[in-house]
Amino acid sequence: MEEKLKLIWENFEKRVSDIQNVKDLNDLKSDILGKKSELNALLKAIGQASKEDRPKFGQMINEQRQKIQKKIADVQNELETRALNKKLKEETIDITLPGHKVNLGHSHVLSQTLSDVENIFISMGFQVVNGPEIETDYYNFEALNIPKDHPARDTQDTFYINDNLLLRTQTSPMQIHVMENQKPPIRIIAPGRVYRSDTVDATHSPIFHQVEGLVIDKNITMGNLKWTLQEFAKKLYGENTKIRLRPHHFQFTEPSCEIDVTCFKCQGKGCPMCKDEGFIEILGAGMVHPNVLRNCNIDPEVYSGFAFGLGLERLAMFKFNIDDMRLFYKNDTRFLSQF
Ligand code: 2NL
Repeated sequence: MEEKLKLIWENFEKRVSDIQNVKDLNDLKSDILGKKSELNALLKAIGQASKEDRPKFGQMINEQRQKIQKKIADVQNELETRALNKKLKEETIDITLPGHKVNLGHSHVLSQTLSDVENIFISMGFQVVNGPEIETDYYNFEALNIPKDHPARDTQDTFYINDNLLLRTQTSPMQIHVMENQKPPIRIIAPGRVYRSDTVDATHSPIFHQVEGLVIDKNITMGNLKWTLQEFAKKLYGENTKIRLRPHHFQFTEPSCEIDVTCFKCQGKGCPMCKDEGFIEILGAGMVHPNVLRNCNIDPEVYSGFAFGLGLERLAMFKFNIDDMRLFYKNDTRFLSQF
């Protein structure tokens, strides 16, 4: 009996030393302690031993079994510790390494500029209206006092979908829609994308953005126009900003003017930014032409109004000292992240 137990132990020890993982250990456990194990066979054979020997043999086998169980438990512990240490080592985080920065986007410099312009006019009681970029010849030209074959069309060549449909060259068509559908008083601004058949360069793009404004009521005069746009200029460029009106011509306004603001770089002294003028042109404006009012069934004998238009890109270029319009559309984050 002692001899047999000794063999079992030796065999066990030899196999224990080869164990690599939990599966090896489980296999060993069932081979050594399971139903078909030699140890179990010994236990069953006890019946054949003499009566006096039986308790002694039983005790010896049990001790052997406990010894094996303890060893197996130790090995299992060791395997688990080893696995845990390995995992800990592999999954350590080096908190001294630089992190992966998540870059948050923000609104585009043109959207920011538009938002500034909108807020200034909203604070003065204007409503913001948006409308279609595809318009009919009537809304883009005819209604604005620009008949077919009029030379004013040459400067506003655009993209035609057919003889009648085109991409709007200004947002004025939206103002015509409003005048057709609402009774005065009207106070609106119409921002949006507009199109011209222009070749791309630093100051031209076939797609750009405009903000147009329109006020229609009784007794609206050039004085209202001047005050409103003076307020706008102050809020956009600072309290010391002055405006200057120069006579101009637009088909849809009479009289018409261009509006300059004092150069915010040199405060009017003259510098490269304003080409020594002291002023920078930012707006076109005028009193709405009676023909335009009549086209919208508004009686020019009762109502009058002023209108203005500005180029958003141009405004942003002066405000942020940007010298090339193409930068707005390149989606280069090195440029965009500066604003
Ligand atoms: C410019 C000039 C201007 C208007 C736009 C307008 C609209 C209606 C009636 C009369 Cl419905 N006028 N718009 C008036 C004057 C100038 O824009 O230089 N834009 C970039």
